[in-house]
Amino acid sequence: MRRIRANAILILTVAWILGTFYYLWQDSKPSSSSSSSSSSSSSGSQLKNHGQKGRLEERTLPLIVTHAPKLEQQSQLLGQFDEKAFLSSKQLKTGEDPYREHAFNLQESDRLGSERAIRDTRHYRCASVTFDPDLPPTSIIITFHNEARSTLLRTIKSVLMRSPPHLIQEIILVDDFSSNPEDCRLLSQIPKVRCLRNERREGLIRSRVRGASAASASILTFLDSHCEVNTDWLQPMIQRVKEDHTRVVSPIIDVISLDNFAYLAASADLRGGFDWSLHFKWEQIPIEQKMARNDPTQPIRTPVIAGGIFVMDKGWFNHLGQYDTHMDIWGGENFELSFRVWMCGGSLEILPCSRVGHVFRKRHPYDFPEGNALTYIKNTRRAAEVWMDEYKQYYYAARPSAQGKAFGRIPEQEVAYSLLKQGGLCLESHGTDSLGLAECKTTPNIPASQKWTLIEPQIRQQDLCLAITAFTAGSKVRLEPCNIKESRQKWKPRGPALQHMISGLCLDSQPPSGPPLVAQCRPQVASQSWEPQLVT
Ligand code: LR7
Ligand code: MN
Repeated sequence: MRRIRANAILILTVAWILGTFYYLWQDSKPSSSSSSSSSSSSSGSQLKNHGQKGRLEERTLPLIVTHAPKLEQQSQLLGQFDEKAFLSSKQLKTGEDPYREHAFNLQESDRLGSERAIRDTRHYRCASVTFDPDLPPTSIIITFHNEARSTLLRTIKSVLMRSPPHLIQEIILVDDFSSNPEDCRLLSQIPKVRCLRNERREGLIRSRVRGASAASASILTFLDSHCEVNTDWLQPMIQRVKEDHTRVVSPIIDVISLDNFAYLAASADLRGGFDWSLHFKWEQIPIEQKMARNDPTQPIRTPVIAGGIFVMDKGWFNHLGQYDTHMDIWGGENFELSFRVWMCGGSLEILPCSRVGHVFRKRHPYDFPEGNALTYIKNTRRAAEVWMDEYKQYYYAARPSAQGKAFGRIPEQEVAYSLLKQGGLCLESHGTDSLGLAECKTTPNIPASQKWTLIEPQIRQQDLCLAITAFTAGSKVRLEPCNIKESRQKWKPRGPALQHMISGLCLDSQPPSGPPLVAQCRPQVASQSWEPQLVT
């Protein structure tokens, strides 16, 4: 009798273990034999592809699955919204290429349903992190242009299913002039979901600004229209922003396969980066920082964010001037926002205890009215022109095709000009090779040839810089294109004199006839005394 009972228990245990494994395997296996070959044929792929290779986590994941809510909860979540009718009215026809319209496998997305369970991909220690009980609510902003209904609905439902309800003030959908206005209208039947529809195609940047302006919560959360948020994704981000409103935080962005929609954990050792052509890429956290990380739940500082999925304070977003609304369609706004944050004293971080899945694609499924390459150049050129000062030359060196391309108007930068006075005379340029002293002109008749900008260590006239021609006393000075690394262009004030940094020589007007050169510094000598006088 004892023997039979023991056997029965053993059989049950084995069956239970096998069942669990089968369930998990079902969750992650590729469930169709479709190939991805049709998904990667586009002019835009080289701009678009952020290179997902190497981003996926290698460690084995904890076998925890985030379950869908029970049926009663679901109907409460969706209110009057008729999910079945919404999804079934637009389905793939037999024989149609499932990648054509969205650059991901639509057939798989449609097959999945709107509330599948996904793995909790966080480090196990994240589960025991605690948050303030009084976190403020957020407005979720999702802009979309011709998104697939199944991915858009899954994004919305994952937010409603996996966020504490009191933290979701509203979900604002900004329909960027999609072909079918019904997508947005029908979704607004879901409780908390609002729909704003653009009257013409604006692109994601102006659409997000519109969404942010309409938001009623003090914290903004941006999401792409093909995401799935994971367990407790929101609390860590709101917590960090609540503690310091100048933080801009993003989750680790997990990968949803564009072929079979498997949800795959991304590496937790990466941060945002870019090259001089302003192309976004993921980079390894520097090794010293990685070694010093003994708490895997701590934030990771990042120079830039990927752009689509982040949380920030609404007041801070407005204080920074929101986005550059002259950027079109897609691209560049993530650098521009990141630069604003840094330069205005804020910070950017990735929170490893927050995970959001995103369908990474290899091409843009939508059109760019002015072409994809020109649009990317316009947007990144604006970011470079407005924020990168003399470093913009590296951008142009890395992307020579950007030179001369249209980028619209940018706000006139506030530059302080000075005259460089010596007695009643002023330092003046005549072309690049020749400099001299001439009678000082007065406002409003000051010519560009007498206006200098003194931004240490450079003495500039527009994009030209004052440079010595050799490192020896008696060498002539001239103007040449500014280059921040060029030591011949580096000066510093020394009393009333202007001293070349490396040679230690001083700018001397060589009276009575010039031309100016560099000479041994002699305190108080009139020919080495330059008095900057600000002009407007
Ligand atoms: O004209 C448009 N109007 C829109 O509303 C074009 C796009 N969109 C919407 C679109 O439906 C989607 O919801 O804007 C969102 C982003 O467009 P995607 O998904 O085609 O772009 P992406 O995922 O390649 O874009 C990444 O870089 C963009 C640069 O402008 C944006 O910052 C995206 O938000 C950003 N996505 C992410 O950061 C997710 C992680 C990807 C990475 C790295
Ligand atoms: Mn996207």
